[in-house]
Amino acid sequence: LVPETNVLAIASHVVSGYVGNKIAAFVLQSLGCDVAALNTVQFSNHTGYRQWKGSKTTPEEITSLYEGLKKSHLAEFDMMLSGYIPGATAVEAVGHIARELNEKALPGRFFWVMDPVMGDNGSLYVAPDVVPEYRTLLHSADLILPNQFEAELLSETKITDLDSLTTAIQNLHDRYAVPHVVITSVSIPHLDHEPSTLSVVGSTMTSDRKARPFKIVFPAIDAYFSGTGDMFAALMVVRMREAVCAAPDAETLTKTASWISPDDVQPLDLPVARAAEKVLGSMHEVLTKTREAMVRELESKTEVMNGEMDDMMMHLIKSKAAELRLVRNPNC
Ligand code: ATP
Ligand code: PLP
Ligand code: PXL
Repeated sequence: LVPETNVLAIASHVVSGYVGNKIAAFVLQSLGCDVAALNTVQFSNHTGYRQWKGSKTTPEEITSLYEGLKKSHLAEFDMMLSGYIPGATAVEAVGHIARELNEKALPGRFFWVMDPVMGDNGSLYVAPDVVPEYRTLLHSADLILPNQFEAELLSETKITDLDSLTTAIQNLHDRYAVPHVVITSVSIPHLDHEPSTLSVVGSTMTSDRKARPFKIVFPAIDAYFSGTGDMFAALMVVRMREAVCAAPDAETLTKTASWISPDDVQPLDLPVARAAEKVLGSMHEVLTKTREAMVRELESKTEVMNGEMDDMMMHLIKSKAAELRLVRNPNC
């Protein structure tokens, strides 16, 4: 079990389904963390269904909920996880919370895992002014989990090959002193040995801000899933906490891992790389189970509907089938 850990999780709530805090809180709690869930939106379901009801939490409400925690002496956190935050002012409010928690904690003890959710595959799903707001907050983050597109936006570097990928990571270390970067899904021709694989690429910087990049190749599963970025992020929180607490000098590890000499470490020995390997193992198990259930569900639904299905109905059925099956497979 992970050492005692109090996590502030700031992400979306969906009434039905498993994205955002719905999946993150389940992952964190089932692995032994206490979770305070601050929801940035409350939607009936995730937006990939193409229709939903509900509302966004205003920046004032986010700040007020945090003030409420402080008043009740409930704002002592070891870690913070942030995910989908739909507007720039709300992102700014979350940044204030992180800075304050960092200042209150013993030096180097508070750890912010930021998933800078902005878009994927070249298109944004947040307001454009969220992008510069995230850039201003990068200085306060300890580990960031962008996808390839988000890494491009933050580093202002187009990623087309391994060279531009490492340049993007180096830029993030250089400009913002982000200690740990993990790009959650990289697909570059020839980086993956075969088309049926994906890669995670990351780095922990040295004390002089040099990147120490690592790469982990894993099998791509032939299906589309929702909530995977959020589940990945929650698992990284737990595995980083374990690494930080197991380290001889947790204080330095959380900030720059400078206790590791660049000369005597293979990148895969970096705690963040070992954490990512473990996380990918769990992801693979859950996604394999999810795909099996998805195939069964789609078969039975198409049989029942007997061909009487318009495109929207088909899309809704597929979206539901793509929800993660973690609750039925909690030991992944
Ligand atoms: P975010 O948008 O939250 O920053 P992201 O877009 O990178 O995250 P995903 O592409 O969902 O998130 O990937 C997160 C992780 O989910 C991957 O590292 C991988 O472990 C897993 N994953 C997602 N889809 C697949 C797939 N088809 N096959 C195998 N693994 C997958
Ligand atoms: N679309 C919207 C509106 C989102 O908020 C998110 C993530 O928060 C995604 C898509 C991406 O989902 P994933 O994390 O599974 O990549
Ligand atoms: O990260 C997935 C996610 C989280 N929150 C909301 C979403 C989605 C994906 O569509 O719509 C509200």
